[in-house]
Amino acid sequence: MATFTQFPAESIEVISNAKSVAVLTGAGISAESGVPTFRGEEGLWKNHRAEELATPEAFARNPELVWQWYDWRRGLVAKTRPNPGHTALADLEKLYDDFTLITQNVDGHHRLAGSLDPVEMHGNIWYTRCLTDGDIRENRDTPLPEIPPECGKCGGLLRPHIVWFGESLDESVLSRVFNTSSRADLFFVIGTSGVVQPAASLAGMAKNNGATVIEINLEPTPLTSLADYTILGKAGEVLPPLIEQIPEK
Ligand code: BV8
Repeated sequence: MATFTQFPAESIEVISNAKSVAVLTGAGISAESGVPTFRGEEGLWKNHRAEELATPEAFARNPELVWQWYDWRRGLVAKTRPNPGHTALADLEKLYDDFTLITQNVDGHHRLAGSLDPVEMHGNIWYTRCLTDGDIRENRDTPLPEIPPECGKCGGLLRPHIVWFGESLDESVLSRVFNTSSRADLFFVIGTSGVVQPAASLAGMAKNNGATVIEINLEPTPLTSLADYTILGKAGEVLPPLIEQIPEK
């Protein structure tokens, strides 16, 4: 486990020669856009921690409070744009035939930055799901009405189409992230504290199957010990020069 402040020469060679690339991002990739991370100081809202509100129990207990929190976050995200880190990953994708971007983030910024088919494993803050008929649809209203929004089809209560703590991920998402992580020969893990499962296991899965793991973060994380390289720095500053260094194929 070695930490660097820029990509060492041998890692550039590994990156250039990779055939199957997987990338996992967390809240840190959106931090430079101004989207609060989960576990930084700004992860608080009205003295509630995210883990308290992002649960089915919290929603069942007080849907208005949970919708107010999401409305606040939607309002914040709506004022932000993808940053050079998001754009660099969209550019990196173009260099490989087999490239999968997996994100834990729900802000939608990877798609906005040009990533073609990001796996939003925890859902998307701009989509609602009806508790009654399961209808999933995009809703970009900011602010939302005071009372929780209702289903346009059946009048049922809507929830954010997001995976909360204690909820299982969609089977098709799970198989896609497990398949791409286990077949990758290069796995980037960027801007995540590496505590939330099953996302935090993907780098280890890739490593066990022979991948080179490159971590980019402001500080070491529980994943640093398994990473081949940990680049300490802001994703939006570390990633763009990386693309420059990858020789044309
Ligand atoms: C599941 C949507 C099977 C919400 C999210 C007990 C009961 C039930 C479950 C569990 C349990 N114990 C453990 C679990 C499993 C649980 C879990 O992992 N808990 C953790 C807290 C221990 N997982 C689940 O429940 C998952 N489901 O396991 O199903 C099951 C079912 C029932 C019972 C058991 C098992 C579902 C997890 C999904 C939760 N939903 N998001 C919403 O967004 O509203 S997760 C949430 O955390 C966000 O998606 C966020 O992205 C994610 C992870 O956090 P990070 O992205 O890592 O963000 P964080 O702030 O932590 O870190 C930011 C990092 O960036 C830092 O390292 C920082 O240094 C770095 N950084 C900052 N700036 C920069 C930077 N890096 C680079 N550049 C920068 N500029």
